[in-house]
Parts: sequence; structure tokens; C-alpha cells
Amino acid sequence: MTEESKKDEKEEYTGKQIQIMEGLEGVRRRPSMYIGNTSKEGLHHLIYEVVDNSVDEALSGYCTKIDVTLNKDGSVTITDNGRGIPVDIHPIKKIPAVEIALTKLHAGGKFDKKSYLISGGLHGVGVSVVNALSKKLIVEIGREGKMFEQEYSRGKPMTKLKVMGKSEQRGTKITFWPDEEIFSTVEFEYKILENRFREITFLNPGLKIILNDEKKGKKEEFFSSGGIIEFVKWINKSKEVLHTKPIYFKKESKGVIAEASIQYNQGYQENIFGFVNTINTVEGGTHVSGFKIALTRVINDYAKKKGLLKNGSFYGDDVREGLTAIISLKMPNPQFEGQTKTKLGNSEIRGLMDSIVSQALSEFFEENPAIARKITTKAIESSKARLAAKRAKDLVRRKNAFSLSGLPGKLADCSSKKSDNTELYLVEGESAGGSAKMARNKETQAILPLRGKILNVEKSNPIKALSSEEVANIITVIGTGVGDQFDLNKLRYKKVVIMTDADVDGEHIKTLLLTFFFRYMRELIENGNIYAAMPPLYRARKGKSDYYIYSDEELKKLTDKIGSVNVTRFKGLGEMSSNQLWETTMNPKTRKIKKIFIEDAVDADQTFSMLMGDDVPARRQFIQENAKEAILDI
Ligand code: 0RA
Repeated sequence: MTEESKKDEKEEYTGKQIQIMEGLEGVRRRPSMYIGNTSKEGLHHLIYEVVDNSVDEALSGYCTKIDVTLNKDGSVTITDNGRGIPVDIHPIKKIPAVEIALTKLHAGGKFDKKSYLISGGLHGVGVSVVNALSKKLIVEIGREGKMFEQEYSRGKPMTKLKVMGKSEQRGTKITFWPDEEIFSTVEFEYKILENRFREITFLNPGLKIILNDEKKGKKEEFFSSGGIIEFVKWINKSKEVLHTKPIYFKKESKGVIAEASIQYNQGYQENIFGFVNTINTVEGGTHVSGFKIALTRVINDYAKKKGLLKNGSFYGDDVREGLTAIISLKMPNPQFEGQTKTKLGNSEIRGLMDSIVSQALSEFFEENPAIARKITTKAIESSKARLAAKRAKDLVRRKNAFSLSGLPGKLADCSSKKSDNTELYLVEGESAGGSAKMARNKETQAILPLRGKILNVEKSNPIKALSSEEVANIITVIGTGVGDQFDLNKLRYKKVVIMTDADVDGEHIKTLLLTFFFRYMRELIENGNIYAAMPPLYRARKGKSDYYIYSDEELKKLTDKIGSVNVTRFKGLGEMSSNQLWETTMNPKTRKIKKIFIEDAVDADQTFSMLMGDDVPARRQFIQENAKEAILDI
């Protein structure tokens, strides 16, 4: 092709595309509306969006393999062996269908809704959003015995759709370079992708996903033939299980395919993961609530029928202690609600799930009396523990451990009663607690000093955990309650900040506290209320200037810049004066603070089980593998 004809092509395109481009310009102006944010999660969302389209092909029965390659030049290539994005010319718009898919908002993937009865087409925004947010994108399609190719930049076609030659290959290959003008980081992380792809293959047995990181020279294949049964086993792999074979059922009713796999472990935590069309419904929804209702009723009915439960009934919490469950729904037109659009809203699903689960589970109990008895016995133990915990709590109340306000005497509360601007500092040690009390802004910052290490809740049953003095204090001060009684509206502070020494002990205390929050108040982490303070590691002095340094890299940068400095290492919070503590760690204007978030709940669950549980070799291996990084990457 000559230079001239290339130029003609471009002009022709920009002219025609104006209307379409307005849509994608909107995506570039307000990317967060489409992908949540423009940091790490938003960046990874780009890959999920393309992969979800390939998963759609798999759900429709046309695709068995997806390759994802992180290329050395920072781009990503996603290849599938599906039907290939259609290339026929649109009768009205007179451009190839693939170009519409890539340049028109919401046209990604699903042209014909009927043929896509079930669609994972995820967050639903389509590949055009990925195109809009990439500085360059190349699509290659094998279809109709030919290989097609087209190139785009920031959503605009740079070439026409070209035939590259004959080819019997079928499928779609998309390579994109995320735009640095949009994203604060363009570095993809293997670990984040790995978790999501493992999840996708568990939810779509028979589908193979190959993740290849050319930069790190790392490659992994994800494939499951056992589906969600294997998923549950995988989650429970570092736990002692109550029954070796997970309970499993799959039923179809009213166009909805519902699948569940359940396995109890000897622990005390509840782990229910819900998926709808392979989307992780982190915020739950009607499928999860229908499941819970049925589970509570079936276990109550069974226990009563067998004379195991004489008076009273099990609460929901009682039958979910030590429960790991995956619920996977495939359904047309799911409605997603909630802050992160990950809560299933379709109200008809609650009753449908309830009846499917009730029937399948009662049948299972009749056919497997030994397992049914084990589960019921566990529920009896946990209901006994709940009653004992209530008695213990009443006792603690009466024992004057609390002041008139009902709050522990150790708390230095803030004076503001508003919960939208206040902060609670959980401080390691009484002496650092004392400095923090002096340093703080009394109006908005409350201090709760902790006496050394709190109980490891991973290894204790809930009565022991909740009646330990330090844990009980934290719960009372935060105000929300735990478990079934958890109520976010009762949260007494906007931020809960964990402040520990920057050493091994401090790291351990932080992990113990995070384990507690993850197991008993997970909503607080999900809602973005939990933070870790970042006290400086060093003070560097040069002449009359002091610099507070938060990492070794930062120290190196400083010495590279200003030459030799006099460095003091802070061994703990207690070594700082209250002024220093205020300036470096507590003053909202100058401090550094890290929001704790759960990248992946399944992964976080396993990490906590392992870090805090009994499997010592697994823990040792994890710590060795992660020694250079932060202890917990959540
Ligand atoms: C629209 C219609 C058809 C397939 C696709 C889109 C499709 C999109 C993507 C995105 C990545 N991989 C993909 N694979 C397929 C159906 C085409 C037909 O009927 O042959």
C-alpha cells in the first residue's frame, strides 16, 4: 500500500467515525464510570473484559482454550479458539461488525441477545472500552478461511480491516497496550491474574486458560475437570475437613442453572462464595440469601426429625460455622446492584434457590446419614458455644470492665460524635498508646492501646475469641457487632487505623488484627474502613533538616540526591516523641496510611488459614516465598 492510499483511508475513517467516537471519548474522559478506577484494579479489568468475551464463547460451547500473554513490551495478548468476532459489513453503518464491536459502546460481544441466553459479558462494558483506554490495539480474527487484522489507537481505527491471507484457524486475538495517559500504573501483576483465571476455570470445567508472563518467564495452565467440587477442595486444602467428599448438586429450573458444592471443615469460619455467570458476586445477593435460608431450614428440620435438637432452633450462624460453599448460577439477564455492582438483585432467585437447595440438600441428608449427623453435631456445638458466649458477655458487662458509657476504660475517645470524620487508632503497646494520646487530634482521633498480641482467632472458637478481653474491647469500641448481628450503620468511626511498630512483632500483631477483621468484620475491609498506619523507618539528618524515610528505596533515593546523611533507625513507635509521631504517622495532612483491601477473597482466606493455622510446612514455604515482599499482600 502506498503512503497516499494509507492517508486516504485514515481520512475516510475519521469522517465516518465521529458519531461513534463521541461515545468512546466519554470513556476516556470518565474511565472510572466504566472500569471502576484507573489504578491497579481498573488496569486488570481491561484483561478481564476481553477474557470475559472469550469465556462467553466458551459458555456458548464454541471455545475451549484462552491464552493470555503478558508481553515484554508491556502489552497483553489474549487469544481464543472461539468463532472469531464477526467481520461481515453492517447493512446500515457499512463497516465490519468487528469495528462496531470495538468502537461502539455496549456493542461488545452480544449482537444477538437471543443466541446469548447466558452471558458472562461481565461488567458488561465490552471490548470497546478496552480499545478506548489503550494507546494501541491490534485485533486479529480467524474466520471464513481467512485471517483478518485491524489496528486502533485510543479507540480510533488506524487501518481498515484487512485480509492478511488464507487461514483455517478460527478465533480472536487481541493485543493491547494500556494507555499511560489514563492509568496510574500499567504494570500487570501475575498473582492477581492467576487467582482470577483459576477461578474462571473452576467455574467453567473443560475450559483451559494459559497464563504466560514473558517478562518474568513464568507460565501456568489452569484447567479443571471437576469444576466447583474441585474449587471447594482447593479452598479447604489447608484445613481439616469434616467429610472428605464435598456435597454437590446441579439443578435447572426456569432457565436458571444452579450449582452448589459444600464442604465443612473443623474450623469456625464461614466461607460462601457466590458466582453468577462466572462473575464473583462479592456483595452476595438473592442467590446467597436463598441458599442460606434453605441451609438453616434443612439442618433444623433434620436435627428435629432425628431428635437431636430438643428445644430451640439453630441460628444461621450455627449452621455456617466451618462451612465452605461455592454457589454458581448461570442465568439470563442478571441484575447487579450494590456499591461495586457485585450483588445479585433478581428477587425471583431467592425463592428459586431456596427450593432447589432445600430439595437437593434434604435428599443428600437422607442418603448420607453419617455426613448429615456430623454436620448437625457441629451445629449443636456451635449453638452451645453461642449461648455460652452470650452468658460470658453478660458476665463481662456486669464485671465493671466497662465505664458508664459501656466503653472500655482504656479507650481515649474523640470528642466528635460524628462518624464521618473520626478515626480509631489501634496502637501496639501501652507506651506507644500514651504517646498517641498526647499526639492526637482530640476532636477526631480516638486511641485504643492494645496490650501486646491479640488472640489468634483462626485457632480459637468464637466464644473464646469474642470473650477475650482485647477482642471484646475492639468490638465494643468499633460498635458494629459481629456475624449475623453485624450492622455497618453502627460503625462509630470512619477509619480504623492499625498502628504497630515497623518490626517483626509489629507485623505479627498487624496480621492478627487483620485476621480478626477478615473473619469477624469482613464488611469493614470491603467497605474500605480498615487502614494500616505507616510509621517511618528512619530519620535522616542533614545539617538542620530532618527527613522521615519510609522505605529503604526512599533512603537510597535521598542519599543519591543530597549525599551523605546522618541516619537513625526508629526501632519502634515508642522511640518517637509525640510531636514526631503526630507529624509522621497521625497528622492526616502529612502522614502515610495504607488502605487494606481484599484483592481476592478466596486467596485471602487461604492466606489467613495458612498463616494462622496449623499447617507449619505450608506457612514456612509461604513466608520463604514472600520474604522479600510485605508479609501480607492484601
Ligand atoms: C459477537 C458474535 C459472535 C462472537 C463474538 C462476538 C466474539 C467476541 C469475542 C471477543 C473476544 N473473543 C470473541 N469471540 C467471539 C458470534 C459469531 C458467530 O455467530 O459466528
